[in-house]
Formats: sequence, structure tokens, C-alpha cells
Amino acid sequence: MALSATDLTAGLVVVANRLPVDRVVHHDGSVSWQRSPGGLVTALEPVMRGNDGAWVGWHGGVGETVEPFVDEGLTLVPVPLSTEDVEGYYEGFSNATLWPLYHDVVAPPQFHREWWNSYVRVNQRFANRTAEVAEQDGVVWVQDYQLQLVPAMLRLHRPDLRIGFFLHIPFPPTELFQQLPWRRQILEGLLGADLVGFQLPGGAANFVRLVRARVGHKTHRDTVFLPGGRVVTVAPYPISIDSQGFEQLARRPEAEQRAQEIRADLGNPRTVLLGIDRLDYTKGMPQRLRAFGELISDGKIDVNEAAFVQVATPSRERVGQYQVLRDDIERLVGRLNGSLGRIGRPPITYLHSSYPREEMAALYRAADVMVVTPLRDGMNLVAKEYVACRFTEDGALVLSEFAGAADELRQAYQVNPYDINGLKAALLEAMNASPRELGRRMRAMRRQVADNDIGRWASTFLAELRRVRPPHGKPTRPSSVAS
Ligand code: GDG
Repeated sequence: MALSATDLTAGLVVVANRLPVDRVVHHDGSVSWQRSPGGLVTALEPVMRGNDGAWVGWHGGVGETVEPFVDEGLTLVPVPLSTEDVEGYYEGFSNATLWPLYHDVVAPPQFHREWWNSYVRVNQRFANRTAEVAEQDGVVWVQDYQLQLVPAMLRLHRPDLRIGFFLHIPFPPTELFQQLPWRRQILEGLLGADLVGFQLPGGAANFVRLVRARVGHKTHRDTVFLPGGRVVTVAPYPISIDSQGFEQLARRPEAEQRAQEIRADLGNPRTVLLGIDRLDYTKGMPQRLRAFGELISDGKIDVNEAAFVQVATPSRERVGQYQVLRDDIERLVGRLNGSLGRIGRPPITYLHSSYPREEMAALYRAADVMVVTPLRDGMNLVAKEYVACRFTEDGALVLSEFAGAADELRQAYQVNPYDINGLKAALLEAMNASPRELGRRMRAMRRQVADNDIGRWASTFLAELRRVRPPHGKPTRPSSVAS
């Protein structure tokens, strides 16, 4: 359903790089939109419906303008991107400058002035569109690293708005962030928000420290004091998943049956190990595959008794570093399978593909050991999804200490993914743990994931945003504390 300009104003506006829908072109040439099953939209849908919500984001098409429309009760406001925008703002500055810089420079970030100019231009377009859509004194929630300039751009035109910002990826230590030629502009962009949220206390602390050092504002714990009396609150809000939704998927008899089929197709090994990641150099895939391969060649694992399934969801395929990574992983898998496999028993089943959520739940049900070894990760939802699906209170989670999720999932087998010997030891320990030990760990992790789901994350953030900046009121001192 298309909308007129007057239908458009909304009391709660979410601004994200992508709209939560994908365009589907049917055989007869007609076009419809399919909801992408992200956790964010699941979490925000109830609050957005109750608040006249709108979502501002790119629709995914290049060089094409799409009018605002309503999809399943949600107002969607598309922002167009040209070929140059996609290259400069999205593939360039967002994914080849900021992404590696914010993930501990595990790949070298590239700094190009024309990418930066494109990032500024596109952020301004998002801010302009949002300024048109948000109603007087409304709430705007800006998401993630692609849109860090939007809060300040928006505030300039719409000082009445309550603006929140949440960063889904890590916020880097000062020593790394300072490499960025446009560091001050990014900090000032974020300071346009009333509430700036990070995944972990460490990210919040990095941000406050940088604001003090680079912009020179006074700060006290989780608060930044701006000249003119405005205050900005900075705090951690660890994101989560739709825990119940995942558990329900996993509890369906079809999921159990499919899990059995998967195990049978793998030759019913004693242990199934699983990795599911976007194909990204931050996720530590080579490290885990190398560790698994070495355990086989050391004779610690029998190739007839263990199978590793690695799902690598295609991602950012036009960015050079991702093309190199794909080649590297595929060469590694080929080498390990070639040297360690037997007829009908490749040790690694590698799937460069994406699957429906039902299949993901079946995979989680099929896996005895879930292996999540990012070199750096804001949170990592896959780890939480695995836990949500293990209603049988079994299965082991091997989890990198450099994933945000490690802060909450303390009972996982935590590893330093750079330490291949440590990783091998943790894999063996997880594979050989007693059911009692696995149950003890899994029960504790399941409580954590059930109690802290995505709905709670969203409502906590929005409640704090309304509290630090009451309507028509002066900003107040925050209650939450980020050291
Ligand atoms: C960023 C941060 C932070 C994956 N393959 C398929 C599929 N997925 C889903 C997973 C999970 C999501 O994608 C991936 O989330 P992660 O958290 O693991 O990683 P990023 O994509 O890097 O996300 C991260 C997150 O934002 C949220 O703040 O946790 O640190 O990097 O939900 O299930 N889903 C389906 N098919 C697939 O093949 N349906």
C-alpha cells in the first residue's frame, strides 16, 4: 500500500541501513516485499505498532526510488542509493574502512577521502528523510556504524526529537580509533544523540574516553556534558535474540526429524560440530577449521566419529577482502578434506549458502558442539540461538572470549581463537564432557538467554531514552552506569 506524505509522520522512527524487507520478483514480473527475519524487527514490531512506528532504510535496489509503503502494519520509508553511494558509503567507508577498524584491525582498514564524502552525503540523506517522518517530540532510534553522523545531522534540524543511537559492533580502543582521519566528525555525529548505546561496558568506556580526549567535553562516568547544558548518556545494552521464538522452532517435531536426517546424512558420527557465520574475516573460521584438522592429524579425533559442518552465509561479495577470504577458506577446506578424508567421510562439510530459520534450528538441534570463534564480535547472536534451541539441556558451546556474548555466557567453553593449541584443547574437552557437566553449563546459559531476550533489550533502551530526555523537559541525570 503506497502512502501520502500526510500518512507518514510517526511517533517512533527506527533508522537503519537496510529496511527489514527484501524485494521478491515473481514469475509474472510482479513485485512484492518479504519480511527479512531479523531479530531487530521482531523485537521492535510490537512497540512500533503501538507507537505509530516507521522504519527508514535502504530498500536494497540500486539507483531506484521507491515510495513509502506499509508492510504488515509497519510503515517503511525507503532511502535510495545510487551505484556510487553503494561503492563509496556502503562497500567502501562502512565495510572497508569502519568495519575492519572497529574490529581490532583484523584486516587493514582503507582510508579514502571520496568514500568519506559519500558517507557524509548518504548520512545526510537518511537524516533528511527521518526529519520529514518523525512527528513533533517523537523518538528516533538510529542503528549501527553505517549511520554514525545521523544523530547530529538530525538534531540540527529537529532539536525537539529524542534521539537514541545503538552500535551493533565493537567500539574500538582509543589507539585504533585515532587512526581514522575523520575521528572527530564521527564522535560529534554520535553526540547528537541523547542516549548512545553499546554492546559492552568496554565500548561505552572507550567512547567516553575518546570524547574527553578528542572533543574536549567534560565527562563524568556515563555522562558527557556539552557546552550549552545538553547532556548525553552513554551505556551498554547487550543485544539478544527472540529466545522463545527460536525455542519454539526447535521444539517442532519437524525440527527433530530434520536434525536426525542431517546426522544420518553425515554418517551418524558420534559428534557433530557446527559453525554458522556470515562469511567474514572477523569470524575466525580458518582458526577453528585448522584446529579441527590438527586434532584429526594428531590422532585425537577419528574422522569416522566426528563431522564438522560449516555454514558460511554469503556476505559483502563485492568487497575485495571478502573475495580473498572466500578463496582462502575454500582452499583450506579443500586441503583438509583432501588430506584427512576417507571415502564418504570428508571431515568438513562446507556450505556457502544461506538457509531458512527452520533449517538453522534443525542444524542447532543436530549439533553436539557449536563452535563460535570470532577474532572480534560485537555480540554474536548465533551463540545465543544455539543455547535457545537446546531445550534438552545438552550440547556444548565453544565460544571466543572476544565475542560480546562471552560476557553473559560464562559457562561456555571459552577460548582465545588465536591460540590454536588452546582451541584444540577446548574442542576436545567439549566433545568429551559428561552429560552432567554439559547439563550444568547449558542450564545456566539458557536462563541467561531466556531472561534477557531481544524484547527486553529494546524496551530497556527505549525506556532509558524516554527517561534521560522526557518530552518537553530538560534532560535528567541518568540512572544506569557505564564505567
Ligand atoms: C552484527 C554484529 C551482533 C546467519 N546465517 C543465516 C542466518 N544467519 C543469522 C544468524 C544470526 C545473524 O544472522 C548473524 O548475527 P551475528 O550476531 O552472529 O553476526 P553479524 O551478522 O556479524 O551481526 C554482531 C549483531 O550485529 C547484532 O547486534 O551480534 O556482533 O557483528 O541471527 O541466525 N539466518 C538465516 N539463514 C542463514 O543462512 N535465516
